[in-house]
Amino acid sequence: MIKKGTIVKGIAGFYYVDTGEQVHECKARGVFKNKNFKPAVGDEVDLDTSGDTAVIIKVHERQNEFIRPPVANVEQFVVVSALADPKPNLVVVDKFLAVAEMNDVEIVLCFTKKDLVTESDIEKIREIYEGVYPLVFLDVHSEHGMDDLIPHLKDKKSALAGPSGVGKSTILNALRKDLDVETGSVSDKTKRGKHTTRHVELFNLDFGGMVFDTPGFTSFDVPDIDEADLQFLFPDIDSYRGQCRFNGCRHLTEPDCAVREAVEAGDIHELRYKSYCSQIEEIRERERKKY
Ligand SMILES: Nc1nc2c(ncn2[C@@H]2O[C@H](COP(=O)(O)OP(=O)(O)OP(=O)(O)O)[C@@H](O)[C@H]2O)c(=O)[nH]1
Ligand SMILES: [Mg+2]
Ligand SMILES: [Zn+2]
Repeated sequence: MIKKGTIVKGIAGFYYVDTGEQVHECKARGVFKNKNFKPAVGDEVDLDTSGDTAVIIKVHERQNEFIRPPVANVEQFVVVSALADPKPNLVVVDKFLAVAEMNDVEIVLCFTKKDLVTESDIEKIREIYEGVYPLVFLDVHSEHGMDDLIPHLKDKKSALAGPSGVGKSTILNALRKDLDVETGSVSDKTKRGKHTTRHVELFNLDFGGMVFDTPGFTSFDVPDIDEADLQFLFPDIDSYRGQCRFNGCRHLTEPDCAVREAVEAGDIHELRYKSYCSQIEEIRERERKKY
């Protein structure tokens, strides 16, 4: 019998496929292995359940796919950072945001552990991203702020993404009281997470929608894009499109640059602009290495 389902987990050569009625443990058909193609969590697949072990016989075309985290068919990234322990790394966040923009994925920015910082620390973050992306601040233990997050998740396939130890799995446990996925402490010395979540897993939400819990990442590559196009991946910079004196202005040193004027006037946050400049630099570095 052929059934349709979604891959919700993949471990040690087995895939777990949710058909809506049940979760089947499956193998992928041999043909995938030869084609250098690997099914991913989030894939929509056809299953042949006639044998002893169910077999994935077809993977439907993906809407999108990501390497870090390794997921397919994401509608929205919930980019999770901690306000403290570990300290937010906004350079990495901004790279992640640019990659998500490149793939046309919706974005919510989520900052956890607000119980560990002051109101003025929260304000500093708010000033950077307010009006650019939806922003949520959480204290996951007291669940303060969860009501702001939930409407964003409803009826969508969202992936929790961010460094280790920021609280992605803790958020999932707060969303799904029946679950108790493993969470890990943050090292006392380095204030870093311990890479507790090792595999991507996709969970249903009872109010509608699905959430991927993913392993934390440490670094992140700048999007694979032409330097001329990077500006389109920063909505705050892109909103000045066409307003500079020069067509194709990179907003670096060109005269009469509307973007740099906006930075000076405080309409684009300086840190976002710095992120943009450092990503341009990284793209140029990568180009130099190619030749
Ligand atoms: N004080 C405080 N601690 C939190 C909050 N959210 C999560 N934590 C703690 O942060 C630690 C790490 O949480 P996890 O949920 O395991 O983090 P993760 O992002 O899933 O980490 P990886 O699976 O390693 O990528 C745990 O000790 C949590 O209890 C919060 O809002 N406030
Ligand atoms: Mg985790
Ligand atoms: Zn410009």
